[in-house]
Amino acid sequence: MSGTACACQHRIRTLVAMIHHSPASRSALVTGASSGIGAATAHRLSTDGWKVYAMARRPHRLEQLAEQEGIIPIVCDVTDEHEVAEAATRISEDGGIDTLVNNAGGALGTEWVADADTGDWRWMFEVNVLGTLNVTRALLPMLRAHGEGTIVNLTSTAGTVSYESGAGYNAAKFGQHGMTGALRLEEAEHNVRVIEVLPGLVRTEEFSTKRLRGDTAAAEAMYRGVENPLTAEDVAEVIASAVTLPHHVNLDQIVVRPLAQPAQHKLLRNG
Ligand code: 8X3
Repeated sequence: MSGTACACQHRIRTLVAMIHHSPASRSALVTGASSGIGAATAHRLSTDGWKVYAMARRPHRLEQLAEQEGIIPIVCDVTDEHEVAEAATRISEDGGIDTLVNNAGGALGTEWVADADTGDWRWMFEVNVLGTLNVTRALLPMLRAHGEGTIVNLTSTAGTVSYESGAGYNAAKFGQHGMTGALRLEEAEHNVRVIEVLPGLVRTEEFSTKRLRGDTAAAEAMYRGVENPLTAEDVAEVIASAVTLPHHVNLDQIVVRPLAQPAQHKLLRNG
């Protein structure tokens, strides 16, 4: 082949790669998208030009989000295998995705093991671990078929370090952290990269209030005196950066904390 033909082929390949990676040709499913990190991530990716399927249980919250162009609402409970299968079919028929952001999750209760409520633990295991399993399993064929799939699992720093009052949430997040590691090993040969994002203290509208069973004053106290706790938008920015790196670059694990929390057990408060 002549040098000119070779250079021409190289330019075509570069062009194809540029089109493949341009935000306009990227599409993601974000779970737990009705508030907090999920909503911020859906918003951020859509603003960057991605097509975004925003999945959550609450239709009215999704409708607000879907007022933004490029966001397609999908009402679905990640703990319901059948609903997830239906959603996957719908997404597949609509063109599919290259990126899955498993964000749905949460904490419920702060009781020590001695007083733990089995129902709370079951809910946390279902939404954090089985929800991630259900969605990942249903979407994997699409991500593999794409050729350059990406999965982002939102776990937590609570998934690697235990603390008093955190046992149920620790157990669920350690579980999700464990499955994320196995998934990365399994999917590398299918060219699906698996990124784990482990946030520390993030101040969101609902996380602590839900954990503290609606006690907004106690939830507020979690952040009292903490200068600049992370926001949902901060974490969304981290996710957006990770998923737009060239596909062969895999940020296996990203621990993201506010500067005021240099470790799980060290939180700086003013006053
Ligand atoms: C939440 C982080 O520090 O409350 O995922 O466990 S922490």
